[in-house]
Amino acid sequence: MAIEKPEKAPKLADPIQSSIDPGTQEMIKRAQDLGIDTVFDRAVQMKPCNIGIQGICCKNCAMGPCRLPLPKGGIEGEDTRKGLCGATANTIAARNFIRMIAGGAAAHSDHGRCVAEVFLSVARKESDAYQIKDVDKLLSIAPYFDVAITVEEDGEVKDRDLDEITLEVAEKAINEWGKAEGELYYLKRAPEPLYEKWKKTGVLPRNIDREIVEIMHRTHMGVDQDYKNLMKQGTRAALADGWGGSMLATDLQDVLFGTPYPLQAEANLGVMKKDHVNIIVHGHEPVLSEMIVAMCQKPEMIEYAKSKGAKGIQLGGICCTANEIFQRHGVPQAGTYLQQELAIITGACDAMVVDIQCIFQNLANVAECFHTKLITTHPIAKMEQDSVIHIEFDEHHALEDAEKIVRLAIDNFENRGADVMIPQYKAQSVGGFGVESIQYHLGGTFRGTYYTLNDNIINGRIRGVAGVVGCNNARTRHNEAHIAVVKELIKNDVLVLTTGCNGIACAMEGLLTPESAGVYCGPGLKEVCETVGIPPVLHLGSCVDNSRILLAATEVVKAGGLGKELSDLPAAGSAPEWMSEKAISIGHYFVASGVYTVFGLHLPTAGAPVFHDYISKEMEKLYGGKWDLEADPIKHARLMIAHIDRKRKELGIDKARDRQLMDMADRMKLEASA
Ligand code: NFS
Repeated sequence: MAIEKPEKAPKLADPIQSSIDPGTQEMIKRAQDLGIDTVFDRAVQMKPCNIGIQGICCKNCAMGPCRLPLPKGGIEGEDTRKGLCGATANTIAARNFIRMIAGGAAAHSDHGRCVAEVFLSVARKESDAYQIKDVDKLLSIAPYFDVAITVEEDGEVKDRDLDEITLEVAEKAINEWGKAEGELYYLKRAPEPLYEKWKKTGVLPRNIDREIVEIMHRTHMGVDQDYKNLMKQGTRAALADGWGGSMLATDLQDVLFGTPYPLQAEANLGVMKKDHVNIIVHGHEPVLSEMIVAMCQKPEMIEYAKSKGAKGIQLGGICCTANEIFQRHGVPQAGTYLQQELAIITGACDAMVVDIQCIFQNLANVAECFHTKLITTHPIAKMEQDSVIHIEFDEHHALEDAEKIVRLAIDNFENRGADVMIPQYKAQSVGGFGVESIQYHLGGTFRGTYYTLNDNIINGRIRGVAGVVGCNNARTRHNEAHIAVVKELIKNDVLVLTTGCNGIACAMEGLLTPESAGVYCGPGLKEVCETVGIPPVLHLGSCVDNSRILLAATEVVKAGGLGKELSDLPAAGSAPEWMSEKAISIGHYFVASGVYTVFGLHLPTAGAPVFHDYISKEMEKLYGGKWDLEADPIKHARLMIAHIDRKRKELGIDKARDRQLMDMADRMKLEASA
């Protein structure tokens, strides 16, 4: 008689080891008690492929997948590894790497395209749900598209009709995705020497879509077989993201929804309220979330919620949607990428509304265990599970769609089970910084430049500036590296600019408050933050808003005294817990813009050491920036600080100087010596 083997219980994640956040730990435990699996459990149940992780598995044709593991003990002498067609490890790793760039650039840029389409429909007066909220921003970007904002009439210069300007900007902006000739308009916003470098190396993007398509062609079986040439195309596509699709997304969102200015909110799952209708918006495009915010604020909706027994409507965001509605409306951030399932596990989420990117398919399975309505809204992002409701969002009837969604959530409030558990953890935060508000806070409107920031960098109070951005990754303890890197940087007087899920992690940790300067910063940064009243970690928005970091850095260059291009600045980039293809695209456009960029965890280049050396050493000669990898967060931050110090030395500002008030003559002297 065959003896039946008892079924082995699946291995579960240790909540404490899975996250540094006590609220997250509580929710992981609750999910386990309820027998619901989360990403944290799945991460301990499934190991990543050891060959894929190193970037050396080629599955671009049906003769493969060809796997090229590194020989034990490494490579001595010639590297003879090759696939069936002869592709080397370098070719395979470079192909995989630039396909990741293509994926990331496509995601950001398609998001940008959606915004540009809405903007065009507003310019054509086809949509009344959206309006131009920030005319100044529109007028400030128009010249980059060669759109005149004044005309000469009867010998006099007159302001041009705003509707006309709007339409011309909208048409030229949407054309950036597919124009037949020329190069992207925004490239000229970069410091001139950097633009000249791109021109010389032949990487100026022609249009956004073309660079992504060309990656797919070049990496098709039997096309580009030179890792350097493959990376050249990767660079072109990454620049088309950073200085193209992402920058357009940011600018047009600011024009339509308003340029963010500092405001206050709260962060973490504790923002959900037991006695309110809780709606969580998750994903990326503010085109959707802006309408949901507007609808939730309508008195008749609040009344409707009250008629169902709730005290009101509590909106919260997850992932970059959280960043978008936080920076423009002060809507609380309910959590990072890794907390999406947990928001439902509270039992208090009446509707989760998702659009595109970073959305787990398992949300549907988790929602089925509760009363939560999971609503997909985007035609390109549906789920196969029958329980998911699809309400397609369209800018032509945006408010009606938003109303339908909010009513559905309110109607669902009474279906809530008794077993609600909202972890009582949340922190205060201040966000909504950007190129304009940094200028205001650190420069003053009367100066209208980044002069004060530069002055504080030159005198050493601020040692340098770091962009710390990016995702969470279930292969590492949630938020641990994010927070350790940021704390080490600010302790060493490095001002941090944050976006994406790092921004949410910092908010949850209380680092986005001016008061945190006194607790965590070195003396110089503390003094600056306390004098000006800013947090030591400035939240600049979502991942497409990394373009704000590029432009802020460009303003620093323009303000003078710190070199002529981004690679001269005492600055560095970091993504301590990255996971998405978008992160690779961002990392690479920072590198190609001259920024030393360190990633945590691992890079899919480990199996091709020559290719890895190319991007982490040689690339610096081309663009002034390079990749680096360091999993240990303290070492990671110290690599960035060492780079910052090197740049300070090259600029001749390595000896911290006492603050001196500079006059115009001093400033010109500095500029002349730069
Ligand atoms: Ni960025 Fe935003 Fe978060 Fe990573 Fe996902 S939300 S676009 S990809 S996980 S930071």
